[in-house]
Amino acid sequence: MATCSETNSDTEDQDKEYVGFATLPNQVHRKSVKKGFDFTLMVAGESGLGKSTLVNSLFLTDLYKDRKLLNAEERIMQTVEITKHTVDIEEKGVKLKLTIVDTPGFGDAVNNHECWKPVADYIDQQFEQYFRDESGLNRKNIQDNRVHCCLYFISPFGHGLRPLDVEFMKALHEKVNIVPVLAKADTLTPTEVKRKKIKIREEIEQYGIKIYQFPDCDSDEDEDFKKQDYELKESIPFAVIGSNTVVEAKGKRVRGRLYPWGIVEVENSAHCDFVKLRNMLVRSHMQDLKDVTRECHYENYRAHCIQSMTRMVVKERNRKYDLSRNLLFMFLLYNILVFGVQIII
Ligand SMILES: Nc1nc2c(ncn2[C@@H]2O[C@H](COP(=O)(O)OP(=O)(O)OP(=O)(O)O)[C@@H](O)[C@H]2O)c(=O)[nH]1
Ligand SMILES: [Mg+2]
Repeated sequence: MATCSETNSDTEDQDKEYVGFATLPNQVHRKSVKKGFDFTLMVAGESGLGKSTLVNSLFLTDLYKDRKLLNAEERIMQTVEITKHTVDIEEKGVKLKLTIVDTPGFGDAVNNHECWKPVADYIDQQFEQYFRDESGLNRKNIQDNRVHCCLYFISPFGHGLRPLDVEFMKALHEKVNIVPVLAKADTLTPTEVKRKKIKIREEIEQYGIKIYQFPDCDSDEDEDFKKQDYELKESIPFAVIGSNTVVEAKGKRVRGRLYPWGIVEVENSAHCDFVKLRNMLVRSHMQDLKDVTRECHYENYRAHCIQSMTRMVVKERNRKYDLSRNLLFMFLLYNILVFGVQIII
């Protein structure tokens, strides 16, 4: 009994000392969980590099399960138009509305002039829709379809970036967070992967391509965190392997690719950076990717829109002003002519 009253008075004492705003993070957490999260990921790059295959396995959901095709391995066909798949995933009570935007690969056509245009237009359309919704009446329930991240696939067969890669990424880098990936890494030896990564990073710098920058690590972070952060930055472009088939490796069923000489496991970090990429997208940087989209890319679009709208208003006002000035001038001229002639007469 005595203990109980002691405890009560302890809590009362504590209550006197605290106003209670320490619970704010919990309140925010509860509200966010209730509302759910959304994230839109896009894939782009040359045709046949495994874009559709990779996104299908990235979130452990079969995005293409509704397609009626016989062979599971061949289920994903060439992407011929921009397609959007939305899946609702739930993990430990937290809901995520994931949207994947799959784009047709370029490079197949004879003329690849401005092949990035449909993708850039798609991103702009989503910004435009958001801008309209934001300026409309029902601002509370806006559906956010802005693209938060674009995985850009780079061929493992070239010597670094191709001119089209440079053109494509430069056309998009002011609109979306670009995360470059080195496709079909199973076709390269570990030394080749290492060399290609360095070359691609150098070329990205050399051509002034602004890819997504991981936020800097705070100086007070622990050493483990700093090491992880360094490793993540060194992994760019993430070497990835995609597969739609489950194979048996060391008695376990894993997603992988079966070759006459062995098995490549998609989720084995010794084989590729698939897990690192997924962790970056889901566990560590999803919110930052969304923040950068909102604060930087969308803000640029918005500022641009407002600027051109203001320019149009000023132009229209000047046109009206010029018109009324001309009318006034003509009116005065008419009066001078008519009355001037009358006075002379
Ligand atoms: N070796 C290897 N083959 C892969 C990998 N990922 C996908 N493939 C194969 O490459 C082929 C093309 O894969 P898709 O996923 O359709 O490629 P895509 O980039 O979506 O192609 P488009 O839709 O034309 O742009 C398929 O036969 C896949 O099985 C990989 O990591 N390694
Ligand atoms: Mg495809």
